[in-house]
Amino acid sequence: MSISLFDVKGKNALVTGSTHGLGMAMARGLGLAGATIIVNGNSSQDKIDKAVALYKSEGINAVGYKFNVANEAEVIEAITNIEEEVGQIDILINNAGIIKRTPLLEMEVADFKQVIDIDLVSPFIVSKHVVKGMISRKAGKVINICSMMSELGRNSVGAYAAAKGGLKMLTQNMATEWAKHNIQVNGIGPGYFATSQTEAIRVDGHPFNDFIVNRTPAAKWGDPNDLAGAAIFLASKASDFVSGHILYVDGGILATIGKPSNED
Ligand code: GCO
Repeated sequence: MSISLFDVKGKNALVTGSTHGLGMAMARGLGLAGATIIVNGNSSQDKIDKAVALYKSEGINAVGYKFNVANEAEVIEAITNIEEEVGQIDILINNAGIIKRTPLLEMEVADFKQVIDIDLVSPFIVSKHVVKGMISRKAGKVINICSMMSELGRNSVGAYAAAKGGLKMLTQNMATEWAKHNIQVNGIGPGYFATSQTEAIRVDGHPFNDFIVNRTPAAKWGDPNDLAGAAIFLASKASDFVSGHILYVDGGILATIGKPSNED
């Protein structure tokens, strides 16, 4: 029987921060393609239960686990439970993250450290413990959710850019160290998407909203479902010889210096 290059049927995918937003969109894409989705969140069990019900309402096999990706003890316990109750983790998407929009000179050190902790240290913690099983099976896919800020700076998101720039390099280092175990580690770099994270800067008339539509060659905010294809590609056999790569899904932002607002 020929296996489709993009087949993820029967695979178990842990997607951190998958109760909403881009994490849910990527998990939904994998789920509709036949993967079992291990839903993660840290806000409330109720939010996780509601998300699992939403996945199941679309025929997706889903199960939820509440744990804080920044707390190594919680991560170890959760992964142990997942591997006992669900089975092996074939695909890991490190998506959970936060952003704090504060100019560097006004940012408290504690806030800076919290962003680094959740957006950069947590993917290291979760990957370190999930990859042990992948190494034993000599197969696995790790996908780190990077950002435009893995490549570009922007006023008021310095901590986030430092974390996402670091996550790009951590992705390349994971790829380097784990290739011998047949584990491919890549990143997805979303452009500007219509999610709760960008709600505050996306309202009609907000200067940033107009700026992004003008700065994006596709001239629009991304639809989270636009990320499903990238997730399926990097989670499937189709990417078995791709590693350390950040796949930007950005409507062309990184391809251009931009254009004057009065130009089509
Ligand atoms: C911001 C946005 C971005 C996007 C995304 C871009 O404040 O600039 O929130 O950070 O969320 O990360 O790739």
